[in-house]
Amino acid sequence: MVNKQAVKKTMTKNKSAEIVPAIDCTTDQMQQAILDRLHKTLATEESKANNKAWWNATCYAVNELLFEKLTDTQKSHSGQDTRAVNYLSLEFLMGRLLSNNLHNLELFNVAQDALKGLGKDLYEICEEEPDMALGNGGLGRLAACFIDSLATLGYPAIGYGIHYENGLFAQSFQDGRQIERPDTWREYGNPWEICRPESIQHVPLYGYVETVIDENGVSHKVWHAGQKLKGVPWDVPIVGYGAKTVNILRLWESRADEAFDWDVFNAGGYVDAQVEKSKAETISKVLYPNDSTDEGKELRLIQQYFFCACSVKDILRRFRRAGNDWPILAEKVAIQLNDTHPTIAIPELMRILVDEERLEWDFAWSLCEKIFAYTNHTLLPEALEKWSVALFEKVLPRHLEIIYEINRRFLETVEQKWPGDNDIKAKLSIVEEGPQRMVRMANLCVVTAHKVNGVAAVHSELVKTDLFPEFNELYPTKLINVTNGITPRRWLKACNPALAELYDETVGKDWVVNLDKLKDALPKATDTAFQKRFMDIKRDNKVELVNIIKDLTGVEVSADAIFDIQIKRLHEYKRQQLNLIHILTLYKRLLENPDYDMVPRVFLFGAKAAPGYHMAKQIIYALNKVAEKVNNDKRIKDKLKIVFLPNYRVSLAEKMFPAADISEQISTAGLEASGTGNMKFALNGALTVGTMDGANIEMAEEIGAEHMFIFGLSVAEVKELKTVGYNPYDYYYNNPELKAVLDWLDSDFFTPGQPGALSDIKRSLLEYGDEYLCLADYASYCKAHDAIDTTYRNKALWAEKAIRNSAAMGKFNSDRSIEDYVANVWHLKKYPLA
Ligand code: F58
Repeated sequence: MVNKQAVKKTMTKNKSAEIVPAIDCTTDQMQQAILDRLHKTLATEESKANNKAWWNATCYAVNELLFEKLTDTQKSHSGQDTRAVNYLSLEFLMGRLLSNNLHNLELFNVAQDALKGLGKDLYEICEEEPDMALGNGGLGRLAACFIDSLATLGYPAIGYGIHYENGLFAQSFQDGRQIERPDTWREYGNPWEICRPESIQHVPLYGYVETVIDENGVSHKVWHAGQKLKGVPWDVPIVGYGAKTVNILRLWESRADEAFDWDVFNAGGYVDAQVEKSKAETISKVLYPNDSTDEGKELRLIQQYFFCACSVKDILRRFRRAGNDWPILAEKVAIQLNDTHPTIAIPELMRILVDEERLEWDFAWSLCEKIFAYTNHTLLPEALEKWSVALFEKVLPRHLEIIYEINRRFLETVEQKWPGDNDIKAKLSIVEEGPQRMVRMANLCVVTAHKVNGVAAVHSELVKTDLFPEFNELYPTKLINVTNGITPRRWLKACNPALAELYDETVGKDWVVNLDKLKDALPKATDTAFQKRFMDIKRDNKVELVNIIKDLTGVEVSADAIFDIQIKRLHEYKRQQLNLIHILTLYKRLLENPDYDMVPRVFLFGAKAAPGYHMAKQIIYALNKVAEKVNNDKRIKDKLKIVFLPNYRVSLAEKMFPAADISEQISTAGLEASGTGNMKFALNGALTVGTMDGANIEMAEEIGAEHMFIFGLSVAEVKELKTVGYNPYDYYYNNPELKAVLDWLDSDFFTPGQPGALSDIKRSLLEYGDEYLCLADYASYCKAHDAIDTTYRNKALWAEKAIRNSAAMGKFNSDRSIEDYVANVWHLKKYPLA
């Protein structure tokens, strides 16, 4: 145990310039705590402990400090009956927690010294931690950055999600093809989570609805469930930087409801009861990796409902426990819906208020309108969730009735605004008519929520003008923008300690909580000595990545090459295939002229493809096959290397961002809602090659477009081209270099003995119409890359630009995003511990 008397708590009131640790723990105390946990919790000893045991012991030692703060925070919040935001998200891509928690407690160096004294290296110990990969990509990682910021800023907040037994699949490659394996992040338990059986919730499913007349002659609805699940909460403490607030992330695990099984069991159906049990447990078994609609996927709908029902009940339980009554529900509770995945929370809250609490519909609805807000993360039509009415009727019969009633009332409003206009009604209706009637979840969100936000300025504009123009006319103040951000604690301080120290020295340590401070380093962008320090750090980070690449893939690359990185979900709109055809262009130039003058380049990729997304998997295969050929081709004298690192995840990203020279942000304009990797790269001193899309546009405003490599069609030009008619063959026939590389894909050059194995890529870019306009942007993209090559040769100019990129990232801090949400959506107060 850490000696609590000896743990001195330091007051930190109003000290913004110098951050004083909230917890003072000496190296000796930390060392003793780690040893105690090794001996008394893990029942092992120094001579037997492997690194996993040391990792566990260190986590438990950190928990001792953290849990105390957690209890203090909870006491303070419930004592003051605070208003809180409940962030509902099917995904929280947390990554690893040890290093992050130590940094936020400001005990990283203490733990490092403590372990050093025990003959252990903290960085190696951190490597033992499995990633908490409970998300697909940006949306899930954004949720993780946001809960970090909420705690750092001292706001009462709970993240609600699912305790997936398996997170996003683990990826490996076999002959270049993606292989998926289950991700077992907590097979033998996880030190960061606390099970809270005292807060279990019960969730009904299926069954039928009965209309009951009560003793006063008033009718109401009773849902008789056909099955019940049990939701078991697991809490993960979320430490704010400086530890003045420790909030929680509450993740629900599904189990069979024993009370429900009992009858089957009594009737002698022991085996049947076991089957029921395992069916119930499947609900929280896996994270869905799908990248298109899950129509008809009953399990996914149940998963969404299960987690929303548990979360809404938990929110109401806390509200009632504080002695509050319904009229002030919206004063105490804000619920943010992270995309449409938790939309079912809306009819669930209505059901509880109207059917169970017997509130008037209008009153219950007015509460819902004030409580819910919704964040949209995509304009891709195929990603906007719809569920079949038939499925709803079967799984959630009462919710369907409630949705119908919400819709009936909403269509009356539409009628008032546009009398007799049935086209508008059909377009806005929550229920889509057609051969299969569907519930449109985004429409339900927009109708209910008091605020709907996009995640970057251009995206929010397109939400207004293209996605929901009529809604915007109907509710002129509802649709707003909150530009995304990233937490500088994880994405600079923890992942790039050398650069973090350089900033500490240059602009003062409080950049960690005030990222705008980095601007103070701008005058140094042209200072030769500072440039050298900045670029030496970059080089050291590249050398580290060189070793990781060698370990993971066996490929040898040089840290003197330009490290050009594209890491993100694999999707055609993100255009990894455009990157591929440019790489083929360089390769072809080199083969045709071995003396072709180019700065050596290493193209790095990291991406997972949704298991059912054929073309995404083909792109991975093509990149791996081209890599195999290029990396072993002696003729090109190592000027070109391609590495696809397997199993891209947060912990790998943390090693790639600090080592990047070039950040690839090359989506078709109008399709990347924001992007957040773009911000992480720039913060760590990479230059962006990118389209005017998502947050790239705002980055260009902050950095200066002249310090980025902007290329390609703008949003308006994309629209224009699509309107007049886009024909990819025009580009194919008019650009011999482009034609040559596409034709190359039909040969067996990269897949010996298997001609055409890569032809799918070419087909998608020609025969299938090149939906994402790769060929239209190809020439401009190649030019941008030529400019990269030229600029890189001027070391001083490159260093200046790298510094300018990093120092201009103040705006893209998730603390700023959270303050925007607080000011415009949540209206919370801060309650940091003294
Ligand atoms: C991402 N969406 C956007 N979706 O693509 C990105 O532009 C944005 O920066 C980010 O959200 C945060 O706002 C995203 O990551 C998913 O991961 C889907 C989740 C549901 C299954 C399909 C993928």
